[in-house]
Amino acid sequence: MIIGQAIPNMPWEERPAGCDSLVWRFSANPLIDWNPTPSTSRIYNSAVVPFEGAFAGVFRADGKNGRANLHAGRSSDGIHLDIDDGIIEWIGKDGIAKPRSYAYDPRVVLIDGTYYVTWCDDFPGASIGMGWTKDFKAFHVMENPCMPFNRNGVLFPRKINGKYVLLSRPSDSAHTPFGDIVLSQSPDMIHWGCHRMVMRAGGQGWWEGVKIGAGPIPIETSEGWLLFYHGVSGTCNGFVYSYGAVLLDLDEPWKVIARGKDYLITPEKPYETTGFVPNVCFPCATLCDAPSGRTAIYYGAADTYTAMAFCNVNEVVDWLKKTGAV
Ligand code: BMA
Repeated sequence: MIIGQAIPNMPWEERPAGCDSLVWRFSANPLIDWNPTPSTSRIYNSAVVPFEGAFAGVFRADGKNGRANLHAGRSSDGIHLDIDDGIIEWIGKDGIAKPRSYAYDPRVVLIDGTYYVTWCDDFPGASIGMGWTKDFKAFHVMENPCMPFNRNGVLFPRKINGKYVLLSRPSDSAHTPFGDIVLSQSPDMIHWGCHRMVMRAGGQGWWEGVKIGAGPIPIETSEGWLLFYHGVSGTCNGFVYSYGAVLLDLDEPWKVIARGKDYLITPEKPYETTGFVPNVCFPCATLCDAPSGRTAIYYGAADTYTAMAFCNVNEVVDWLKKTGAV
């Protein structure tokens, strides 16, 4: 059973006839093509959430100067995305904060009436950035929760045992050739500690042999936290990014209950295999309707496009419990 809100107006398409995959792609992918706004060339690896009866989000956009930054956006249906051409200006303690030299791969989560944003920030050097908004207009920056180098910061949607919980992926300053998912806890969203190893690259298959990183915000179910995550394989032509799923313990989310042996989505379609960086499927957000389990997964494709896939979380949880490993 899913613990969460109903999203009756979320984007949805039934599994196509003859398809036996747990996750299937939206027939109208990709949602966003090259050069989506005047100053940007590619928008991908982005986060959409329900907002005021429609949808809002924080989007990773690579500008025409080649640098990544974050832009706010809105959508009436979760499919047609209206994204600001301007970069988010973060409000700090003393007014507008220094612009980030880069910012990418945002995640957004609603906790107690506030939307928290995490992203890969320049510390200098890649680390986790954190901030909040209530209206997707005024964005407030917070302290960096992690030291460099770190990426893929993902918050759980509620406190667990009285503490906020953050997943991250300690890394290096470049295109890291290693990476495991770790967890940190905080009483106040400022001081982070009680770090735990959640799971290491490798798993049961080569698709996640090089590194792994948390994807969208974990989904709470009666069976555990369902986390979609990306796994990276090393080939003679470079990295290949796929994604899979794992079920984590509800009270001690650093404990793996069942980890999927196979990927759920790997680059197959032209918009996934061809683009600025070929062979990347990188999920950053889901819309999950409780109690039906209908879920839309937003993922970046080939570091160029925003794409969407669908699944039923109840089926993914059943699959993990039947076939997953610890
Ligand atoms: C990672 C991040 C992602 C990107 C991926 C593939 O290191 O930079 O934003 O999608 O590489 O290039």
